[in-house]
Amino acid sequence: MAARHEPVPRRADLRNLAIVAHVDHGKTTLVDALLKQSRVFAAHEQVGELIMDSNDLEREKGITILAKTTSIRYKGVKLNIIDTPGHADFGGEVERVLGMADGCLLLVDAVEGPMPQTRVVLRQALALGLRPIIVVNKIDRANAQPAETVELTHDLLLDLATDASQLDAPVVYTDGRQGTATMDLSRAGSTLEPLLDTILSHVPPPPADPSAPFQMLVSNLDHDNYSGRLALGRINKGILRVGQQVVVCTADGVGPRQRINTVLTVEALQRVPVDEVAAGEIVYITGLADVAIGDTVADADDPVVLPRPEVGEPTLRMQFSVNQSPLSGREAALSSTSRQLRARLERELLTNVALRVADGPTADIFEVSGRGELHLAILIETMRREGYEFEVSRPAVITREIDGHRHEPVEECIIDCEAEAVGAIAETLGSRGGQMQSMRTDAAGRARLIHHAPTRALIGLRSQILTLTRGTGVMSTRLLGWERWRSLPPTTRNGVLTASQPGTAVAYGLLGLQERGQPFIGPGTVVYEGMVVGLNRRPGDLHLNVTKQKQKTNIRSSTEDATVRLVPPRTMSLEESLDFIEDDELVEVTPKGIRMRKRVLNADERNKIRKRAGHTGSTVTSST
Ligand SMILES: Nc1nc2c(ncn2[C@@H]2O[C@H](COP(=O)(O)OP(=O)(O)OP(=O)(O)O)[C@@H](O)[C@H]2O)c(=O)[nH]1
Ligand SMILES: [Mg+2]
Repeated sequence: MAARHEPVPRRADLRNLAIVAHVDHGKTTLVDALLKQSRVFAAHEQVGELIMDSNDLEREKGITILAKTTSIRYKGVKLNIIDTPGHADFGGEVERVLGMADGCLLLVDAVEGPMPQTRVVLRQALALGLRPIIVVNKIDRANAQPAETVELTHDLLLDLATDASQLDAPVVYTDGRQGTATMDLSRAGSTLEPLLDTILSHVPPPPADPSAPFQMLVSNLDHDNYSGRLALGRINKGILRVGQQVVVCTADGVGPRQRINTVLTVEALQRVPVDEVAAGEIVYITGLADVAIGDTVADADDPVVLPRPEVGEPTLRMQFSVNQSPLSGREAALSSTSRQLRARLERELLTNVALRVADGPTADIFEVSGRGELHLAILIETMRREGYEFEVSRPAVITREIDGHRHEPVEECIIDCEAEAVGAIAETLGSRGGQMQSMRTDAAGRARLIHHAPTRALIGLRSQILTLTRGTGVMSTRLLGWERWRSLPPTTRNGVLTASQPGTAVAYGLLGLQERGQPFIGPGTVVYEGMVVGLNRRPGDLHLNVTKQKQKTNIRSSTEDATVRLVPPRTMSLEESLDFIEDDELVEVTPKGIRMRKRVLNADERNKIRKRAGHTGSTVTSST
């Protein structure tokens, strides 16, 4: 970045830094510890776990989804700290905020060492000219290998640095949970001061020419009921004052003159209004019409446009459609017509920069593309909680035409698991067409398997790994690039059991179901014809009547009897359902429930369609 080398004045009273890492390496915990130590909280205030992971889904899932900015003050300097998500699916969040920082803390878990996303985010940070500080975190863990972690991280840096100054990265060892840091492992730390001192000495103060015309790149948008739309960015040049005239430079050109309403800076967890701010500082601006992420807000008399940040392309696509199930309209809190779904999805595009929405084959269907299954699943879950109902299809990879041939995304897939699960996992990946690159086991009995596989082959793998490892396996992936589409071994999911009659499932009917396979529902569940109620023990679909009561005689005793003999149903989460369904099935999502269904609900019609398509395999058979 040429601009970084020009002799521009820098603001010594400020530092802007991002925290980047692989998922779960401890970014948010460390930011929380920094906030606590900077006495942001009054002594009497109760501070919960992970203050920065503030939205409900973040807390439930224990992951960061949205990048967030906070600040602390240390030795007279204000540190603006940007916490980023580590999960690969939220990479778009990282890409758009890194441009506000001049340095980054690259956190690496001392047990896991550098992981796929460590490499991805480090490459992005270095490409933007950020100076890294290596933070070896979780040094308290039993199997911590700090020396090896430093060595591997240095190798990564050597591989990815774009300029020699980035190689001279200091190493700080931390226990983020305790809030301690040390420069020297033989001496235990007692506070985070060694880390803060390293930030002061190593993260460059932001370049800031206050005499130039005002210019700011919009890195994020937010909304609050009081201020309306807020545009977040770092002031690149000049001074911003309330009442000042600016223009928004969009992808389509320079917009009309607008007046700055309010300017807010970030102070710890608050946004504080100010009258005037000089370049270098990170601010929120309210009152701007028609502003989008990537736009430049500039001096109305002398607008100079900044380059738009690049955000990676989506890899997975899914159809969102108006709920057509027989239960449609019963469970939604918000009207969910095609128009309403479109409006909601378009609103999402304003802030969810890695998402794409296109029209589907009919007016009721939208093609929604994202960075991965979790990226799309979080959107679905968020909309469901807001009160919408809709149906979604099985995720499909996005292909590209390169030199006249169809190409598809290919990923590196790393699985960490207990040694005894290695055989089953290697077999699963092999059967999906993955190619093993390496496999090793450490002294503690943990194994690491690395495969290369098309994204297509990895859909649904995460939940399978969790089952195979009883929840202890961890899977991470990294996009390697695009390769020629190749044929993969066929998937081997069994057929499904579908309801043949609408009504309410009863114990007797479910007993019939469990003789045929695994139930997904319990007694009392409202079902409709064509709804998926279980997994067949064999290939081929089977429809059966789960509402069927025992013959009239002696009802009471037989019902009680049946209830006792019922096996507990396997409840399928949203992500499991998305992984499970085939192309001829849909997931129905409402605020109250998640159901799987056949696209064509009537079994006879399904059979006709299969015959017309020339399928010779098993047809839907009835079992009543
Ligand atoms: N033993 C130990 N555990 C830690 C430390 N720091 C964080 N953890 C734990 O690691 C887990 C993940 O921590 P987070 O701070 O949520 O990780 P993150 O990097 O923000 O995760 P994402 O934002 O989802 O990428 C939590 O269970 C923390 O309690 C540490 O220094 N030592
Ligand atoms: Mg986090």
